[in-house]
Amino acid sequence: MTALILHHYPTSPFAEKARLMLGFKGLAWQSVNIPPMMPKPDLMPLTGGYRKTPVLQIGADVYCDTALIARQLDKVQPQPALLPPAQEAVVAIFAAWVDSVVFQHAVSFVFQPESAALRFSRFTPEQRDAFLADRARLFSGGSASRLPIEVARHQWPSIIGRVERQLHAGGEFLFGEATYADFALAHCLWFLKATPVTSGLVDSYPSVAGWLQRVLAIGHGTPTELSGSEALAIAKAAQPAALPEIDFVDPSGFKAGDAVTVSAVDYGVDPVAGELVYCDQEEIVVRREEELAGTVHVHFPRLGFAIKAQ
Ligand SMILES: N[C@@H](CCC(=O)N[C@@H](CS)C(=O)NCC(=O)O)C(=O)O
Repeated sequence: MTALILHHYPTSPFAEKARLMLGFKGLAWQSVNIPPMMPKPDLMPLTGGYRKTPVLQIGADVYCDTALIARQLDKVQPQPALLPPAQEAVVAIFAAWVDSVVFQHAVSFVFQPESAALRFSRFTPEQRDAFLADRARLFSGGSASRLPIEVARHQWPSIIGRVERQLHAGGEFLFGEATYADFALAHCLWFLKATPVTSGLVDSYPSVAGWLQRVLAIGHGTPTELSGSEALAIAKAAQPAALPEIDFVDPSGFKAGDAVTVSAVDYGVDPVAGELVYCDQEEIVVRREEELAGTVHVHFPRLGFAIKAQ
């Protein structure tokens, strides 16, 4: 099996979701530490402009967005399943809701002034301003907007209370065995646990706190360090994996060979330009040529991403 390479940084919640999914599968992987804000010079040649964290690389194939990374990990190693076939819809729908709605609440709590002051305490004023300017650019042009803290506070008891009651009623994990849904919720709550200002939003709910401990105890598998330039060299030396032959007809009429751009809809909407080489119900793949990375296939989920003709 070609090595799994995760491009990420330690404080990223979505990266924590990916690390836990790798741990759940008991996988060995290579860890490339990327900058938490732009520029990301070793990552852009791989993704063609997609800037969010994390990104999974397997040779000359690059997987954007944790929703697709989960599906790819199930292909790489089917057991234990992140998306068990008999629970696929409920697990994927719950996780998609968590990744947008619950994550938005967590961001609002984490960046409220008292919590932001703690998080930025090790930043110089220049670093803090650069970070805030980067995040303003990340959110420009997309459909997502910052949830006001008053709304987050008002709604949190319903969100977390439902989970508390479900876990209290029984079950070590959300849907029986651990699934992708557990890792989606865990990364948002892990984010809240990072400072004492926000940790009570989790710890005042004992069944949730106990469940989070169980999920985080799954760990990260076995990472080894790799540099960004080594990851680029691995892509350049590899060929993208063969794509399946299927009969899928894209509902918008896009076909293999079309020159397209693909971009996230919510935030981080930077378009990735390339030749559409494959799409199915879940996935869109574009081929790109880059001097530093060679020929790369960049994979996106269909849900939450738009295809446009170039
Ligand atoms: N839908 C994406 C969301 C990823 C995301 O929002 N990641 C954050 C970090 S947790 C990010 O990209 N922040 C800006 C950056 O890292 O440059 C996924 O599931 O991977």
